[in-house]
Amino acid sequence: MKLTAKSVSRVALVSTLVAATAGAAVLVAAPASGAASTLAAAAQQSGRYFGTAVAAGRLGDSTYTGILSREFDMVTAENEMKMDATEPNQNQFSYGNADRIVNHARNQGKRVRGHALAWHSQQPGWMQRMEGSALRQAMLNHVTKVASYYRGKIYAWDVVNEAFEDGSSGARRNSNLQRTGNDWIEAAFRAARAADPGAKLCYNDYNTDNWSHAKTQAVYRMVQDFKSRGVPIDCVGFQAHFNSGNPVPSNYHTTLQNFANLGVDVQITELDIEGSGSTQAQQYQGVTQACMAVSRCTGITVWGIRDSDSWRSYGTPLLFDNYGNKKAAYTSVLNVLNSGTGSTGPTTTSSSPNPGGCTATYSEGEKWSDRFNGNVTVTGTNNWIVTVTVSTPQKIIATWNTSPSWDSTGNVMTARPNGNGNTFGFTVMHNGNWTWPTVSCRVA
Ligand code: G2I
Repeated sequence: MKLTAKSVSRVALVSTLVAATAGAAVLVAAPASGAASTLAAAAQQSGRYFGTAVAAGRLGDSTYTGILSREFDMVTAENEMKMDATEPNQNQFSYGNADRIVNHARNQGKRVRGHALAWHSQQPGWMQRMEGSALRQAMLNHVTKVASYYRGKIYAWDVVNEAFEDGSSGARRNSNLQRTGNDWIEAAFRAARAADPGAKLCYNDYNTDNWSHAKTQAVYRMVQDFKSRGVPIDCVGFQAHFNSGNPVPSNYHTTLQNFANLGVDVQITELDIEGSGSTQAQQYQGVTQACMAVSRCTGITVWGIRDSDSWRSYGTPLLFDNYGNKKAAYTSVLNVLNSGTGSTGPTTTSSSPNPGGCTATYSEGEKWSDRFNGNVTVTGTNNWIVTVTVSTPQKIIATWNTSPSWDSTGNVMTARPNGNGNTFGFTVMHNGNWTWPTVSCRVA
């Protein structure tokens, strides 16, 4: 994976400041403040939110509401704001269950993601039977009425959900809404903006996590087109429903960063990962790290609280077990949120004076289930010595564009230039520890 301009410039800014006052800079990934003990508090340290889907029918369950109050600061109605729930009969709106969730959240100072205004699925029967201009008008009326009703109360709306086909076609999904004309999506976004100008407007989809997939590319081109023509879109939601057949891709960070570079926020909107134990925990860790490494990744929402609350409870895909106990996946997410490796950037520590000085900037590369790549860029001199320190039980198993030597523990690598410029890289077997290596630079 290439170095991303954003992550490099972010870290470089911090390190340059240090380089100006001390000869050499040491970068360490450390929390900006003391470690927080809940998901929401930990996410807030980097200006992000941590949310969950909520079902109105569970608001009477005190274990459920206890975890909800404690851990989350963003709420999505799992089903209650869908078209079939809010407009069961044409032009007769029904907000009882949706309001229960919105009020529960807002009374506790939590924000709300609205889900979803226009979708081929979960349409009320009357709408399923419509086509053509009558359907287009009914859809726009729905968007306008629901977004107006909740005007001022919604942080972000999933305006359009799941409008692209799976597989290699890159085409729009064939649906009654699509058959009203290819411009139905932008029409929905314009109607939503008019109805609630304060809400962020998102396009939301699944199977858009892998940068090389046709569906991801197709959504990217739509967002690029919308931005170029001034169609009001503010964010892209990545549902992130993973399992062994659809694992967290190693290029997830690339996907999120590339969308963010279009000038939209990105959000992980329905996260769940089937599995258990450390395997599941590592995948949750990778997703959280990918979001934390993209400054416009503004938050993560998991699709339910306990495994038993999940739409696919058989896969035990969530952060709390059936009894409400924290799972290993919970701890791995909390630790990444607390690590501060995100938009606030790594914090810095000083180092020995060294006239001229240099800075070393770490940037994460590709990730696999058992290992990850790291890249280091050096500025300030061509005559550098960079120290890379990994944490036990990590092991560096390969390097490129540098001549390495090692200390007796094998945890500390001393890297010198090998004539190929000021960028080098290495592969770390993580052995269950995904902590970023620390890098420091001195002039030889
Ligand atoms: O399918 C997972 C998610 C994919 N992205 C969009 C999300 O909106 C979707 O959520 C799921 C809910 O988690 C399920 O709870 O969407 C399903 C379909 O809307 C929801 O399932 C529905 C069942 O189809 C209904 O039979 C049931 O009455 O849940 C309802 C309430 O339990």
